[in-house]
Amino acid sequence: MPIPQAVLWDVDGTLAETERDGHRVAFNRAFEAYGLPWRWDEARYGELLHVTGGRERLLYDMHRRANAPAEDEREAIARAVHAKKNALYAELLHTVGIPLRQGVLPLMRQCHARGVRMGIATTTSRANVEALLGMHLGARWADQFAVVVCGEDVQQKKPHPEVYLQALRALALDGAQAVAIEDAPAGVAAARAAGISVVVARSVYFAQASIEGAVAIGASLHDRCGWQPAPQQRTSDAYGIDLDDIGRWCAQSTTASALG
Ligand code: XBP
Repeated sequence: MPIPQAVLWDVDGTLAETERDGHRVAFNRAFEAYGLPWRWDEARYGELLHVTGGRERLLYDMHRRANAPAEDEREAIARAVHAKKNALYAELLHTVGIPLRQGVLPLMRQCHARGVRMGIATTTSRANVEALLGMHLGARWADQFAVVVCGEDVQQKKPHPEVYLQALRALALDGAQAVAIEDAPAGVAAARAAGISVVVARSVYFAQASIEGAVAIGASLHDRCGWQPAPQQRTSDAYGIDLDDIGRWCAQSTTASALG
C-alpha cells in the first residue's frame, strides 16, 4: 500500500489541546494585564474558534461587545493584547505545560523511520509553534520538519488553502502526494482546497462538529477504535493510527472518487 510522501501537521488542537488550556487562558490573562474587563469562558471561546487567527478572533469579539473600544482604536488594542497573549502563552507552556496529544509522537517517529517528510501548516504564529515544539521536541525541533508555514507567512489564513499550497510548493509535491492531519472544519477545508487528503483526529472543541471531506475521522491517533472508516485489523498493536492506515484511507478515497 503506498504511503504519502509527506505528512503536514496542523498545530492547535491537532498536535496538542492548546486552544482551551493555552490560548484561551493566555488571552484572559492578557485582558487582565491590560485592565480589560473581558473574559472568555470555555464555551464562548469554542464559539469564537470559527474565526481563525488570534488577533482576528479578538477583533471579531471586540466588534460585538456593547463596551467595545472606538473603531479606530480596535486594531491597535488587538495587536497589543495579541502580542501579550502570545508572551503569556509561551510562559504558560513553560510553567504549566501542555502535552502533545497521544499518538502524535509515534506517528512522527514512524515518518522519520520510513523517510516520510513532515511539515507544519498552521494558522498560529511561528513563536507559538516554537514555544510548543521547542518544549516537546527540543531546541532543534525545526530540523524535523521539511517545511514550516505559519500564520505570518500567508496573506489569508485557513480555511483559505494558502498555508497548504505554500507547504506543497516548498516540498515540490502536489496535493495527491501528501496528507494533512487536522482537527477542525476550517483546517479540513483548507487542505481539501489545496487538493490534499485529510485525516481528522477530533480535538475537544470539535468533538461533535460536522466535518466534511476527510478521508477518515476519529477521536485520537493513539486509539484505533471508533475511526470512520475503521482501520484494517492488525495483529500487532504497537502503534495507534500509522502510515499504512493513512495510505489505505487515502487510496480508498481516491478509488471512491474515481468510481463516483
Ligand atoms: C489555530 C488558530 C490560531 C490559534 C491562536 O491555528 O486559529 O489562531 O487559536 O494562535 P491552527 P494565534 O489550528 O491552524 O494551528 O494567536 O497565533 O493566531
